[in-house]
Amino acid sequence: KGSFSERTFIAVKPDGVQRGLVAKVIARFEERGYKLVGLKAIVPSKELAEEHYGDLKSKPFFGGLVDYMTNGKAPVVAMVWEGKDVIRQGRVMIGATNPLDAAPGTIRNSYCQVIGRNIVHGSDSFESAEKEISLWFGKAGELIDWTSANEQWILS
Ligand code: DGT
Ligand code: DGI
Repeated sequence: KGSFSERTFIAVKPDGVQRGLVAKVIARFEERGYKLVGLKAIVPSKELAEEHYGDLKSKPFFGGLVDYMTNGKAPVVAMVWEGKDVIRQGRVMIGATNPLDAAPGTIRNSYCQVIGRNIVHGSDSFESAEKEISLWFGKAGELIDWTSANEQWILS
């Protein structure tokens, strides 16, 4: 995929699932015209969560973060979205890590109050998108290449 169309990893975290916000998150991406190419509900293994948040291993909240992602009180809804500039745009749509700093209209501003329960994850670079997509959707056949009939109206 070139810069015209790229893929990013977006996940509704257990707090977002528990609060019934899965459809709201999906709707934001669908309505913008992005294409859903992968979707599953999963309780990640400790290994998967630790690898996903590997950059935060030294942080004091790392253990709590991994437990919250993996304890099964609710699944993670893992997704891959495709479209123009979707990695950067996904981050913009999600908003700042701390919901109190998130711009009005962003997902975290609309639905969250604290950093530890900010309901959604989005890849923050091309490299992390590649890593996270292969980590969460590593099995063959989990991502679907398909042509959206809307593309000619959204992208021309
Ligand atoms: P993401 O998209 O889940 O990777 O989150 P980011 O990249 O917006 O935020 P990051 O990497 O600084 O923090 C990763 C996760 O750690 C975030 O989803 C929420 C949690 N977190 C961050 N800061 C705090 C905090 O001060 N307290 C708690 N309880 N959790 C935090
Ligand atoms: O990609 P983001 O979620 O916006 O931010 P990130 O990758 O830097 O951090 C991933 C998650 O880790 C973030 O959504 C919440 C958690 N986190 C990050 N910084 C802190 C944190 N959790 C706590 N408790 N304290 C932090 O300072």
